[in-house]
Amino acid sequence: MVVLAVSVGVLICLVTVGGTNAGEGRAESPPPVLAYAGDSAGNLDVCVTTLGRSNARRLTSSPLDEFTPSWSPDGRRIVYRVNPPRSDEGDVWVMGADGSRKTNLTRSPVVADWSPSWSPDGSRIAYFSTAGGGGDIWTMRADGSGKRNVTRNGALNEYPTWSPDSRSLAFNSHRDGQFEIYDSAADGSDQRNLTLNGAKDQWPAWSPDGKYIAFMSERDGNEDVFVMDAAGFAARNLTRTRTLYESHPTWLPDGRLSYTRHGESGPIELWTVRADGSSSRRLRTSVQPVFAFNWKPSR
Ligand SMILES: [Ca+2]
Ligand SMILES: [Ca+2]
Ligand SMILES: [Ca+2]
Repeated sequence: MVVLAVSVGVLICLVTVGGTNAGEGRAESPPPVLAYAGDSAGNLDVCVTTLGRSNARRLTSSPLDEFTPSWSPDGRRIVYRVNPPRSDEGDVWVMGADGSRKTNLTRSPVVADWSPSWSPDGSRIAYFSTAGGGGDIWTMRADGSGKRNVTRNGALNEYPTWSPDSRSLAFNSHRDGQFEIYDSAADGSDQRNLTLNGAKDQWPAWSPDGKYIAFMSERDGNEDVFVMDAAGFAARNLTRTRTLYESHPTWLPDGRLSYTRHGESGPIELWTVRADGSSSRRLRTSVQPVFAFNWKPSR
């Protein structure tokens, strides 16, 4: 079975979020809202906070791991992964953005369902599932109906992300013997390898304007955040550090790119950078996202 890599180096308890002095949030109106997973009491919970405010709210409290939250496009719901301890056989759940009405959308205790991503048009949720026997990208309606295997490849296709027009998916795939970023039409047709190199490429994220795909790659020695154009060309390393690990690139609604950064030990920091690589800076927040996080869409 697939081994879950929640090993982000450090898992630091996070129940409350300390104050910030606004910093990056100053020019935002309203300030960005972040959903993320924090480690509290030895397991992961989904939390939500507004950048620049001390208003972190924990939305889950079970002893299971709840993580990889993804907002609905209207910001009213959050879809996320729930895992039993030390198991990959999780399910995809949905809840209100206030933590209400938690509902299991996959209900498959012996199948791994994870990394949900809500389409920008709201119609479907893409996720990883072993329901077809291998590891594939599936999509379902937001109520859990209409599940379909869109990659039908089986060789560990995971972490889907949508293009802004909801017509395409990007994901990473191990079908070539190591991880590459692929894209396809939303129905799984026209699957293409966009990265074509022997190093690990993971965590694709489509920019809000549709022009770029950000991703994590180890091609320059360790984890760094890259951006390429959406056709897979002109990849460039935005972080270029050899002793720090930058990963989980996620676009802010304003077009900046955010990502996690940490060393061998110590805190997980949140950083932002522009798509051209300029203005790299640490966000002034004590939030330490474990694994992937997601910014609330602006409407
Ligand atoms: Ca939990
Ligand atoms: Ca690769
Ligand atoms: Ca690095």
